[in-house]
Amino acid sequence: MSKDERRKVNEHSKDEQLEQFRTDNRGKKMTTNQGVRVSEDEHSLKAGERGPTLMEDFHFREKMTHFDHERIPERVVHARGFGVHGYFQVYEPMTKYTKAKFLQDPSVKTPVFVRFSTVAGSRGSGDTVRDVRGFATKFYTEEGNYDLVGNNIPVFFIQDAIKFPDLVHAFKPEPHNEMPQASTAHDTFWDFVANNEETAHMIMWAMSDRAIPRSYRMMEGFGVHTFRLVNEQGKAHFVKFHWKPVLGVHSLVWDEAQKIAGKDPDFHRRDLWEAIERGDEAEFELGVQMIDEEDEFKFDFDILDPTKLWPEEMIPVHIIGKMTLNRNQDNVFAETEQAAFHPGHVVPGIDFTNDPLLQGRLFSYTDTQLIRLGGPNFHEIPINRPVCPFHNNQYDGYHRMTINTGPVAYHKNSLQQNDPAPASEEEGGYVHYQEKVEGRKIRQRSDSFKDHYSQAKLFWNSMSPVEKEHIISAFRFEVGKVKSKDVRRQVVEMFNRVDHKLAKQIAVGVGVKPPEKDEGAKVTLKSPALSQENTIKTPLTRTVAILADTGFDDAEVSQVIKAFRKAGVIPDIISTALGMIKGDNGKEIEAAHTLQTADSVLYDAVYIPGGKESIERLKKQKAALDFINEAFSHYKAIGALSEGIDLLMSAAGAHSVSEPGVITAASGKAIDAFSKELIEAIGEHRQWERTV
Ligand code: HDE
Repeated sequence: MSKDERRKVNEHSKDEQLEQFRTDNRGKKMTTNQGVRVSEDEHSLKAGERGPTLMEDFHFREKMTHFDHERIPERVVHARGFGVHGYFQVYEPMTKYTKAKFLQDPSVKTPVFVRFSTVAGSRGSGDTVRDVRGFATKFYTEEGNYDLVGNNIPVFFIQDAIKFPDLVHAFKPEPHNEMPQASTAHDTFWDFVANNEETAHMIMWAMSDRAIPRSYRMMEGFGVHTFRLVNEQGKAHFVKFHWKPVLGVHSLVWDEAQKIAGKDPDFHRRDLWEAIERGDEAEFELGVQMIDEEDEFKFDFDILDPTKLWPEEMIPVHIIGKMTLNRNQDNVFAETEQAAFHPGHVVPGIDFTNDPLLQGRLFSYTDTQLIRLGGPNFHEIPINRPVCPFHNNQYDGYHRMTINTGPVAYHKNSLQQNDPAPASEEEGGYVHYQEKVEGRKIRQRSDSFKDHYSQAKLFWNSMSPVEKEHIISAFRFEVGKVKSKDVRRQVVEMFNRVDHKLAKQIAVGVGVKPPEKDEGAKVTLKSPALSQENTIKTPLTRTVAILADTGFDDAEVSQVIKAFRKAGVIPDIISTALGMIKGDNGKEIEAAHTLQTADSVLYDAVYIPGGKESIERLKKQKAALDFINEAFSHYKAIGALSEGIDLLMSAAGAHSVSEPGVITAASGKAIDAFSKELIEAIGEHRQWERTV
């Protein structure tokens, strides 16, 4: 399907709605915002050639004023984000559990807009920092907008929304010097952690590889809170929502993530943008975990506690549909920046629970849009408009787009036959689930929310040895940057309540006396679903750098590239200069990047083709040697053929050829087998068993 055809797929035609708001400048004359044609746009109006600028230059003043007001406040959290369009389809009717219309008919494609984000950094910060990722989806359903405003980690730092400003103040740059940017590796964050034990579980995730994803297309999404699905008969089930990436869940290594933040701070948005431009749709399956209302108290954790997950082995994830992201936005400001998500945007059939974090969010999101988007009419901004009609008696306010007609703007009325009239439940009116609630007004937390360590330990137990190593290094990095010795000591003490060995390892790296007593949570359970080692592995959309220069073995390269393309691997030729380079048979190939513009950390794999002259030239380039060596030390697949092996050994050492994921073949004859093996290694993502 071509990109244009794919665009047409969204039958509900969000496009058409957006179209009417679009300004299309092609073939048009320039005007002011009042529609007056502009005769000159390079010189302001002056009294004489060298004279003063005149106030009456309304075009200058309008242009400059508009420019002066171009920025709006960035989001207080999740400021850096990137959006993409697509659609969602349910696999089979969910009638038994919910009456939500978009979850009934597998033939219906519901348009969606997704905004991925980091949490801590400013809008201009790097993509690959260690952080939680936001995963917010707006479904434009025929019954109104439904927003699933989730993260790539299934639990949260705190249990009650009233603590959110404290959490955010602790992880944001410290107020006296505004440092560090987009990083939790500083005193105030770890001070907050050590003094708020409910953070323990989330911290384990944040120190794991989940916080440095390889791609937005390769991370899970979670609704985090427990919601309710309610069917036509009013029967409810508790539910947790999951997004499962079709490409599996994969991460960068920390050294790589840090380098990318400098080499290409836009790494994740570029990866997503380029994949969509190529026609590689990003796909995520929607999963639900459900618990009967009657079973609310059957678990050893409180199902309303947002610092707890529901182990998938205990409560399976049912896959119920798929989201396909296939269209890049046209304008980042208009779409990504002005998108207003809100966990309170629900449709009939989806309802809330008493999770105290969720309840607080229901207030915060509208409030934040009021300041950010400058008034109560943000629902009229094209990216936020429902695709179904909306009518009510609200009017006026900043930036009202609708021209409401007639004198009647109240309910009830007779002058307009009482329209717009509320709809009954049968007519699709939203009726809140009638949960029975009673209690005293208290500022307390339920005892059932007080076990902060068991699931932190469950997560730790579920990690593979390599993942555990990464977690220890992350703690050592983050806590190692904390200046206060006392805070470092407190952190070690706290994580000794998760796992004794972990705490001892952290202590050794951060100059704290290792704890003597094992106070670790007594949990031996594992949840294999939590380890990324058990995820889907595929070479699809992986990138490979081909290092070649004049005299490369053309027959070989052509054959390998053909095999890459067939397997969905994306090759890039990298050389010493841009433009056409000549192979050993005189044929030319175009170098898309040079050793100066590309970098090892920006690719999933490296392939070094043979060709005596090419290798001789590359051997003289330190950048080529570094490129290969770095790919080797980041556990990436490396392929080298004939003379290419020589360059590989010069870069990564003679032992490298016998390490896992390093594929070599001495002669050009074995190209098919070589390509196959290399593609398999690329699909493995990383070769953790390698000695680097
Ligand atoms: Fe948010 N959060 N949050 N959050 N959140 C915002 O809303 C808030 C929480 C999440 O791409 C803000 O429009 C409170 C959990 C995402 O535009 C703000 C609490 C989860 C995004 C806000 C939480 C999230 C936000 C800032 C604790 C995962 C980006 C700008 C009770 C389930 C949405 C904005 C986008 C954004 C408040 C906790 C996810 C200030 C008070 C838990 C993905 O309203």
